[in-house]
Amino acid sequence: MERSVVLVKPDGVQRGLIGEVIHRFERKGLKLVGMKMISLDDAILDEWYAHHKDKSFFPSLKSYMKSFPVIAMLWEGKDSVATIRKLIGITKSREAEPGTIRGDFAMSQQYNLIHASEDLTVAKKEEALIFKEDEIFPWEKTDTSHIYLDEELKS
Ligand code: FUP
Repeated sequence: MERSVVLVKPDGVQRGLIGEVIHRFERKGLKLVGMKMISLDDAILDEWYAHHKDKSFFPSLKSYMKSFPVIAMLWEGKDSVATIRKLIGITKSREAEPGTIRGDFAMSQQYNLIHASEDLTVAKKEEALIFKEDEIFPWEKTDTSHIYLDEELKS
């Protein structure tokens, strides 16, 4: 099963949307296997957003991400990385589809509430940056057989 890293960003925490995010992912059938509140520092953010380091918005993005703590979560599920990207919506929130988290709750490109790993390689890198091994919990979700077909769990 894939694992995807999700951050409820400083604006999401300030706006009281932590519960909304968790509620949506739980209802979807995803499994929460790690969660904590953390303050992001320069070292993590330079790695996290390395692909944006030469962009004009990088200093502003970094100072926003450091402005308040974030909630970091690790969600597990079949094809969870792509599935969660669909649930959060596109970066520019004003144009995000209704029904997505950004589409329903945000108006900004930078203050877009939530981060989710872009692909599986990035997900593994982000998981290692945020979570220690003993902060990840491989618990058994007893309704799994009602969420997936047996064949889906094997492939
Ligand atoms: P996403 O994967 O949807 O979070 O978006 P990106 O990786 O492209 O961008 C990371 C963050 O940089 C976004 F969440 C918001 C910020 N950003 C800006 O502030 N301005 C831009 O023009 C593009 C991204």
